[in-house]
Amino acid sequence: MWGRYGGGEEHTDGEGVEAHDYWARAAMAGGNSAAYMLIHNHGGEADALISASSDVADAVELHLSQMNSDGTMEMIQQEKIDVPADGEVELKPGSYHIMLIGLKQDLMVGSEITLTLTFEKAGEVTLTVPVKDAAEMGGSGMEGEMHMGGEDPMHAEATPTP
Ligand SMILES: [Cu+2]
Repeated sequence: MWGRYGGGEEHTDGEGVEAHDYWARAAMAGGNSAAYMLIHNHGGEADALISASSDVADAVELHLSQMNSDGTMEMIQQEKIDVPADGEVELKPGSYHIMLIGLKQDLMVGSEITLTLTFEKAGEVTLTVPVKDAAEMGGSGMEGEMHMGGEDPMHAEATPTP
């Protein structure tokens, strides 16, 4: 399955808006997860991601994680995520992400989920998103953590050696 999807390199469309390098963080049923990707706009007109949906979660929201002046992180729901004309926006841990809230199933490393993105102009784009270990992807961030704040020693131990 890794060969087939090339780890998220599958292109959706040569024109307009394309998602690259997409992945979702591994998480347990009942918890939350988040999906990340690079969204590229080949068009000369600005577009925006306005919603996302997936059948693996009760709700899917667009979020921005940001550091407050007191050093704490918070996630702010976004009405949309702008994708500039001839430009790109990166969804990554600690920044913009697609939040998967209330997982109906475990998201196991190596499995895949279906995620549908809706863009203001480009319309719907459906992706088959591989589930990956967030630590392995170099992302800490707070998205999808079962509890808030601080390092999780269990998580570090569970990191597989590449
Ligand atoms: Cu979030």
